[in-house]
Amino acid sequence: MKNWTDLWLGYHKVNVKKADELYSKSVGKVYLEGFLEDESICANAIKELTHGLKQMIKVSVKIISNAGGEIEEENAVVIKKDDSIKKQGYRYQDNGKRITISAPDENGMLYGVFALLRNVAMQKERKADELCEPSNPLRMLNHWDNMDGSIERGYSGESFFFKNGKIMTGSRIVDYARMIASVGINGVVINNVNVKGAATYLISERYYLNVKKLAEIFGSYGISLYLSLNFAAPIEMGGMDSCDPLDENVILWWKNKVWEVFNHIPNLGGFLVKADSEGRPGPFTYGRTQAEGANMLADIVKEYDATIIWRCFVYNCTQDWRDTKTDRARAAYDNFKPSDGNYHENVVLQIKNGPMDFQIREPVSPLFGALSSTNEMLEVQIAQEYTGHQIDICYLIPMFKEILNFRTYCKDECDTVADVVSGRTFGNTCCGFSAVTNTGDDENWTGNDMAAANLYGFGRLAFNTELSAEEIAREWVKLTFNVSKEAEDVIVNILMNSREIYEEYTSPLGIGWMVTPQTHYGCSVDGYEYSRWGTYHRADHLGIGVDRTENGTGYVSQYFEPNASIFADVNKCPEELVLFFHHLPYTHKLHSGKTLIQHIYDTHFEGYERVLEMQKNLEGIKDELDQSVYDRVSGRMNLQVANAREWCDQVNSYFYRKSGIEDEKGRKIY
Ligand code: GCW
Repeated sequence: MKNWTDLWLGYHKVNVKKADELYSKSVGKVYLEGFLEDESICANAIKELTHGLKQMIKVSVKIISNAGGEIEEENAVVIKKDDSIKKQGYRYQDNGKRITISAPDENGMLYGVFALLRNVAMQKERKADELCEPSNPLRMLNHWDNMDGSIERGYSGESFFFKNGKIMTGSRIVDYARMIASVGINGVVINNVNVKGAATYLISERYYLNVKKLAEIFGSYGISLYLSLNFAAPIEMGGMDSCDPLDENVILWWKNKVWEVFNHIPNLGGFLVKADSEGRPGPFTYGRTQAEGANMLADIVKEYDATIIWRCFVYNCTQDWRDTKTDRARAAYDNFKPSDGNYHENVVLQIKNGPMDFQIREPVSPLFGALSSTNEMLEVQIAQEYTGHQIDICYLIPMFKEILNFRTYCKDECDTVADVVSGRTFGNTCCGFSAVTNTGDDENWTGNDMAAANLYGFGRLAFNTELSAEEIAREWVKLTFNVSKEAEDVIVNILMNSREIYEEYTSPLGIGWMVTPQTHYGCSVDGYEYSRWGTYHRADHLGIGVDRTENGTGYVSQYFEPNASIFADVNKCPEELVLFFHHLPYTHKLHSGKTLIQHIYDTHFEGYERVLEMQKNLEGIKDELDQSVYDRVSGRMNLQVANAREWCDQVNSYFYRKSGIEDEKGRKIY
C-alpha cells in the first residue's frame, strides 16, 4: 500500500449516467497512428489512459496500433502524428463522436492524452478544436533537496529523492513524474542549488547508477533531468587549488568530469549553477565575469546537447548599504546586463521574478527584456518560503499572472515577461519558466492540501500562459476533490483571495521582509537578516519606505521608459509597490484618501478578519471533504489565524509606537 495520495490524478468515479452520454461510447477504442505502443513515453500515456478511463467511467480501452489508412469507426479516439504542430504541442479535436489527438512527438501525445483524461474527469462538454502548443520551451521544477533528506525551504516533509546520502528510485518517483508530466513539466532539477560537501556530489561514481535510473523514469514521461553543480567542484572534489573558469587545468578537469557524467547518464538535460551568491563560490573570485563562468561550462556540455542554467541571484549579502546608492535590488541587473550578448547559445539565465527574493509583492525584475541577446528564464517560488510555509493558504497563480503580463517596454510590442521568456520577443529557443517546488514526502506531497494548487497551477501556466488563475483553480478543485459545485466555489474563492489576504496582514505596500530572520515565517518588523547597517524598511518616527528614485538608490533607472518614470513618480507608481520605490511620511495621502498609516492599520485588521471568514467558509464545507484532508487543512488554518493575529498586532503596534498617530477608528492597538 503506498502512503501517498494521487493529488489531481485520483480519477474519481464520475457520474456514470452523465458520462455515458458524454464520453463512454467514444473512448473504448483507441487507434494509434505513427506512435508505437511500446515506445516508452507512449507506453506510459496508454497506461495512464487505460487506468484513468477504467477508474472514472469503467471503460476498458482497446488499443489498435499502426492504424494507418482510413479509420471507419466513428466513435473512437484517434491518436496520430502531425509534424505541422510545434514541438511538444498537440491538437485536440472532438466532433462529439470521434476524439482526435494529433501531435508531432511523444511529449505532445502524452499531453494530449492527459487533456482527454482531464476533460473526462471534468465532464467537459464535447465539441472542441484546440491547438495547444507550449508557451515555454523549458518548463521546469527546481528541488532544493539535500542528500541527507532535508529540503532547504521545504514545508512538506523530507525529500523523496534522497535519504541519508542515498538515492531513492521507487514508485513514488514514478508517481511524481506522472503528476508533473500531466501538467506539462518537461524538466526537473533534483538537488539543491546550494551544493555543499564534496562527499554528496551527484557527479560522482557512487551515484551514477541511481541518477541514471531517475533520469530514465523521468525520461519515460518526457521530462529531462538536470543536476545542480558546485562551481568549486574542481577544488572540493578534484583537489585543485583553483576553480578559475579561464584556467586550462580547471577546464580540463570539467571536460573529464562532464564526459564521465554523460557517459553514465546520456540523457541528462544539463546543469543548474548558483555561483557568487550567499557563500557560494563563483567566477567573481577570480575577477572573471558571470558570462565567462557560464560559457566555460556551456562549451563543455555542448557536445552532449546539454544546457547550462545559470542563476542571476548574484548579490553581496554583506554589502554596506549606508551610502544611498548601494542597493541589493540593483544587483542582478548590475551583474548581468553588461555582458548581454556574451552568453553562449546553450546558456540560459534564470532570473527571479523580483529584484529581491520572492516576497509577497515585488516589482518585476528589470532584467527581463533588458537582456535582448541572452536566453532568459523566469524563476518563481512555489515553496512558500516568504508566503506562509504552506501553513497559511496562499495561491500564487494570480501573482504569477501579474508577473507574466508585465510590460517591460523593451520593444513596442510583444514585450511582456511572458513574451520574453517564451522566446517570442527575441526569437530564443532555449528559455522558459521554472519554479522552486513545494513538494516533499508528506502523504499529500505539499503539506497543506491547498498548496498543491500551486504545483498544479505552475505547470498548467508554464504550458499555457494564457490560462487564467481562476480557470486553473477551478480545474484543480474539480480534479482533486469530489465535491458539489457549491463547495467547489468555496474552495476557488478561498484560493483566489488568499494572496491578497496574506499581503494585507503581512508587510504593506510592497515594502517586503518584516519576517522572522532565517526561518522566514512569522512577523519580525526589523527582522531582515542583513540589517547590520540599519532596518531594511528605513522606518523612523516620520515615515517608511526605500527611496529607489534617482535621489535614492537609482534602481528605477534600470527599467525601460515609461516604467522608470512611472515608478519614480509617487503619484503614478502602482500603490501596492509605493514603499518599494519611495520613502513616504505616515501622513502621505493614498489614492483612497486614507493616510499611509491608516492604510497600514486598516489592511492589517482587515487581513485578519478575512482569515477568520476563510476559516468559517472552510468549516462550512467540512462534510464534503475527506476527514483527513479537512483535518490537515483546518489544523493549518488554525495556525494561520494565529499567525495573522500576530502579524496584525506586531505591525500595527510597531508603527503606532513609531509614528504616535492614533487609529482613526479607535481600535485597540496592542
Ligand atoms: O533567499 C534565499 C533562500 C535560500 C536560497 C536562496 C536562493 C537555496 O532563503 O534558502 O538558497 O534564496 O535562491 O539561492
